[in-house]
Amino acid sequence: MNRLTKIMAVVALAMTLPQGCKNNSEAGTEKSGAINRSSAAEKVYVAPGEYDEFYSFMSGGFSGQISVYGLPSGRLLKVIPVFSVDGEKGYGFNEETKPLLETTHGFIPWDDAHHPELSQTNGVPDGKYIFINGNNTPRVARIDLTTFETAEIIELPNAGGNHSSPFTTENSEYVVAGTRFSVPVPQKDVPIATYKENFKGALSFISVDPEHGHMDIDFQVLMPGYDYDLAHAGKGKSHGWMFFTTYNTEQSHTLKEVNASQNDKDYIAAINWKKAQEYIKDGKFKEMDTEYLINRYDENKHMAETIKRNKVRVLDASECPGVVYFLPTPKSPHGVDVDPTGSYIIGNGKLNANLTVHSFDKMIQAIENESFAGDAYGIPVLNFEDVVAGTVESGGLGPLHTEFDGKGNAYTTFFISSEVVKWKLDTWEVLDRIPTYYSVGHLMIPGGDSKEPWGKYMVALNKITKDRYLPTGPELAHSAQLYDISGDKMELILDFPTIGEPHYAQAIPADLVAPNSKKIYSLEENAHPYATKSEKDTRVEKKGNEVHIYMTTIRSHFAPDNVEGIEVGDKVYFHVTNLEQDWDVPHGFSVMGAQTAELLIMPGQTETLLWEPKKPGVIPFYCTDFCSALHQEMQGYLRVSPKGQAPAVTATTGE
Ligand code: K7E
Ligand code: CUA
Repeated sequence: MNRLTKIMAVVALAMTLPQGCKNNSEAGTEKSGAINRSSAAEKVYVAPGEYDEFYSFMSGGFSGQISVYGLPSGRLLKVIPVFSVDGEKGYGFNEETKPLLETTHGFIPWDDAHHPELSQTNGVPDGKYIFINGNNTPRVARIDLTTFETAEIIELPNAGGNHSSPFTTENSEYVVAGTRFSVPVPQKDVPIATYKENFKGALSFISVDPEHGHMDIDFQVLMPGYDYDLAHAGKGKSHGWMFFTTYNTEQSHTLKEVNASQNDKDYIAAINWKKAQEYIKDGKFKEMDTEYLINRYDENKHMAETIKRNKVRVLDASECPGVVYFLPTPKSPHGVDVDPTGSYIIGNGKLNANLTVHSFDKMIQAIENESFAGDAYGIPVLNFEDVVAGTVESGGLGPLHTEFDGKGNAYTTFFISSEVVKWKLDTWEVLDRIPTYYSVGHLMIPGGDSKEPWGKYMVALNKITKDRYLPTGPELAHSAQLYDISGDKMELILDFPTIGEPHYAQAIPADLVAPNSKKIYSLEENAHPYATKSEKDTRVEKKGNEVHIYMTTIRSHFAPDNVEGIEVGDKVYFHVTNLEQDWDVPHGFSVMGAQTAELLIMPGQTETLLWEPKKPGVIPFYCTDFCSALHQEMQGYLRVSPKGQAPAVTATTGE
């Protein structure tokens, strides 16, 4: 057996033998090792009416969303729709949010979202925004943490699988977006076998406007046709650098399982983005014709708008000395993580047992000495021995991701051996290890990839659930596990199911977010072109077959609630303004036969539902959100006549 097949065999074994399938009565203790039930329960108990200490933002993976959980309780607080349409909130169904999901491929109602990343100030999460990548149709979204709603989605040209994304620099100068799959750049029709000649990897540096958060692509660095897996920014002394893992330096385009696992070492690409900025400033870039969309939600208009860009600035890595260096790293590294001081760059070589830690200082020294082992596509390759700071003899198998507690310790997940290993920075000694149930991917410590982690809890995000919960047919809930890491030994204190597939998560103390949470939209500031700010302005306007109904809601009626004069074949737009100005009083709106979803309209907001009646008759509509004691009375009728036979349009409320 070669090394790879050995690893594959261990993977297979780990999959078929979940640890501890005991009968139910013993299961709680057996499955989770030595749990002290009452002390664990006390640690996660948040009494009714009390608040959690942290907001935790979990990626939804193939659900395309972000879910928000309280920690330590594991209570689900909200699902924020991002890349996937969501009938619950009308997201992607109402006219206002549809543009957020527009791309150059047209309207895309789904994506695969892996890495939530909080915006930072001085290297610490600041609670303003959370970013997340769309992996499949390359995009990055920005969620505003005053509203917990998607505020912007930017598309990424020249990319194919936006995975090493959207990791932020210390002051969110940039969030980056590296392509997992190299593709022809610019895209063209070529034989797949011409991979080595034609395929390239584009790493996008997305600027974030400090005042409004608006994203745009400042530049892309064009790299050799490898796979760019994950990234993390330098911090402190290494601020100004961004590190990306690569795999498939073999440049295979088929059966990567085998063919991309040949090289003993792949690279961590160190990108000096401040140097790149100089090249840009000096005009030493190429302007490439391309197409991408930026979709921004305007909070006053309650509406998203699309901006189209058709150029992107590109730096070719091989032609820009000083911008990129390669650090050889064993063995198909997945995560790349930078410790809170910015001194160490940790490569998690997923086909390896040991972790490779590179030293930033040694890297800079080697660059100054021009001590290179050679080059790859014109990019200098440093000597492994020159840059390595140490190796963590982990005793685990399949390291994926590392986070930090801010007390000099690092925590690494091991997918194959299903565990988290705690080890010490500088000495590289293993301090503790604890099993996960099962096959952990990312882990998360609040602020754990920042300069100042809040190192109290650690959450393991597991790929396989098996016997942890009551069975729910072939598809089981994915799972998070909460550990207390405040002591020397890690202690498992809670399991809780998650939505979709959680890859990464981030968490932040609640008091950095909660005080800024928006309660209502001001009706006065509502600049929606179809807003109706008082009941006396409600009306219906019909032009040809287009009908606009200006409607309002307030507890507990719609105005108008009787509409006549609509006919089969009309396009009816309900523009519904919620006149309420109280926190937590949304109204819903739904019409029989609508081929979209409901509207869920926040206080002071206007939303629009398009309805195209197919049959004559009298059609009820109603409020979907139980808003008052008379919610069941919150209802109305629309009269639909055969084409060409409608009476004059009328819209009435009451007599
Ligand atoms: Cu390791 Cu997509 Cu960050 Cu999942 S990725 S595990
Ligand atoms: Cu409004 Cu129920």
